[in-house]
Amino acid sequence: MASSGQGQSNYDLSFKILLIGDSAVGKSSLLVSFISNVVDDLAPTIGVDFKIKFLTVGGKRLKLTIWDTAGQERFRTLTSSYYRGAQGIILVYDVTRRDTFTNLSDVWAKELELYSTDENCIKMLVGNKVDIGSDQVVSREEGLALAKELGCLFLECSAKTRLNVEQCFEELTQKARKYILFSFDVSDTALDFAYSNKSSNFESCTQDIV
Ligand SMILES: Nc1nc2c(ncn2[C@@H]2O[C@H](COP(=O)(O)OP(=O)(O)OP(=O)(O)O)[C@@H](O)[C@H]2O)c(=O)[nH]1
Ligand SMILES: [Mg+2]
Repeated sequence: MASSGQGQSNYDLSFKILLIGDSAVGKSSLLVSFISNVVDDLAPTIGVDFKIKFLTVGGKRLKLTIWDTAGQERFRTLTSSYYRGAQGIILVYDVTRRDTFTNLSDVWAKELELYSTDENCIKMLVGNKVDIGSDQVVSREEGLALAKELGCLFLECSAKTRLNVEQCFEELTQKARKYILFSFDVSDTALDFAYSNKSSNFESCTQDIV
């Protein structure tokens, strides 16, 4: 329950963010890099994991619950249920592996279309691992073009060097915050209600992308 008091459990607004994309593109690494500033080599995610981060934006304390899904196909049925209610979705590819980029259109954008329940959900396309400069096979221009096609924000990142990592989550949160109805203290239940009744109160989310 949100309140205006002190401490980790108190916040003004709550956001659900989801990370999707092929296995080994660096979804978990981006999340760990954002949360703890350090990235070691991680094991593939089994099913789903989540982490919570508090941010202060525009004088409001925001609670981000960031769900990190497994990219492996065997978990697809399980992970599909986590799209529900997500207000921000980060689609990740590896700039050194073209298959992970083409799968965004062929697989992940279709999953998103099928399972996402929030039509005003903000999407962010992330090309990760730009620190491996010489091995980059998907250009920034291609990334930008796909982002435009899918109606996404776009950033190239590195979970290893932390390039654009904070910017990725913060930009997504700032954009999503614009669609929250209430600027006063509000509980998760109230937010769910707000989103389920939002259509006439929300602007289009694709007008100021990229
Ligand atoms: N060079 C480099 N390696 C990275 C970067 N991000 C992740 N990696 C490496 O890529 C591998 C896979 O990273 P994960 O974060 O586990 O990938 P994932 O997308 O979560 O994979 P699944 O959990 O299987 O879906 C690990 O060995 C990471 O160390 C990056 O920005 N640069
Ligand atoms: Mg993972």
